[in-house]
Amino acid sequence: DLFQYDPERINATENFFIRSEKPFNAETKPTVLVSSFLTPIEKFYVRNHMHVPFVNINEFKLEIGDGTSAYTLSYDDLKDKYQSHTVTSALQCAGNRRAAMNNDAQGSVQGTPWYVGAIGNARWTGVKLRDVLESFGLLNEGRHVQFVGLDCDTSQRCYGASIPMEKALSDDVLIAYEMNDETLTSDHGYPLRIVVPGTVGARSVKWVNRIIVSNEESDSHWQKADYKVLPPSIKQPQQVDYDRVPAIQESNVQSAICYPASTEDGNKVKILSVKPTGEDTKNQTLSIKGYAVGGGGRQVQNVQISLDHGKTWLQADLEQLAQPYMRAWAWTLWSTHIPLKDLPSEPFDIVCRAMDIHSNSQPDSPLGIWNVRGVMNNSWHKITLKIDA
Ligand code: MTE
Ligand code: MO
Repeated sequence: DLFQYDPERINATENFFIRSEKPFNAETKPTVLVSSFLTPIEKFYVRNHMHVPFVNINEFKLEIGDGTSAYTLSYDDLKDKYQSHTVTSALQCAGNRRAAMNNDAQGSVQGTPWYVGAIGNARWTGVKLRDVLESFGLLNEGRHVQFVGLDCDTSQRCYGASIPMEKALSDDVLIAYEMNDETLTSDHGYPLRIVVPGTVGARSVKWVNRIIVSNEESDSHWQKADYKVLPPSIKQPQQVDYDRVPAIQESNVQSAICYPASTEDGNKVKILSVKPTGEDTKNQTLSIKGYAVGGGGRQVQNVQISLDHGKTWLQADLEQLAQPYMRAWAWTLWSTHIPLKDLPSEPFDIVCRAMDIHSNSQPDSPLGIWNVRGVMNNSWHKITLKIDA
């Protein structure tokens, strides 16, 4: 059983909507997402394409090379020989919010039907990829840096991905060994994972044991035939279609409403009944909360809510870190409180949208960005509410 080393997952059904067991794919429930600025490890979404690999830490070696020769570092070498560096960064799957791309006009999309929870925000500690490359004279010795994981299928095809060398030179790309100040767990890549802030989750290779500097991108399936935005005319993708389209790197500006939310799978909830309780009743307001990310290190400039499908907008309050220019990797949490008297008694829609510091914003509907793999859906997130007074 390839899955024999998958860990036990505590309280999984409480924290997650589980999309598949083998491989384990689970997204964080919306209300859990907005209950803390750092997503607790056991509540952080898990996206595994295969099984969790077996690791013997005493024999574990990280190989770093140019494809012909390689140096090796043990787990302890890596921690002892290089300076540690910590980055607070969101990690988001390119397929987050995929389910909302399905529509009658254009058809269904292929892939795990994520709602809004294939995202989390954590403090990652490790060593800088650039320091390690530099120590072996590999900086700028190729156009790409490829990563290979220990999770391999029965024909020895392993998960892999690559990033452009320019990104690897930046200060915040990590070979990480800690998440939220604790040793990485097996679901999140123990002993070592790559963390590429600002870039879609697929490039942050878990269980990494090989790093290759090359003029070529990774030739893995997930670099070459997945995680690409195909043109909307393509409904049954073939390799030639993928070959014409670049691999996704940076994330785009994104936001979603996470409270109020149902404990049921968000994809299935058509109208959400809310009983204003506790603080809501006292202040006679309805609280709305969610997250936003800029992508590519661009800070979120604002998040806005509309109750009339975009004719008028309310500005939300933001909780965000002060982060250096173009290094805003952490997410933003936002909230706003709407007086109950301003809300209709019939069901009504709420939408949210974010804008980054370069004034990039989110499209109003998935129609204009539809693609058969359902990636990069950052259209306005909409929920339908009914106030149960
Ligand atoms: N790395 C390996 N080795 N195997 C994988 O299946 N999944 C990738 C990436 N790194 C994956 C991987 C994808 S698509 C995402 S979105 C993130 O890991 C998810 O990271 P998480 O499970 O820690 O949330
Ligand atoms: Mo992903």
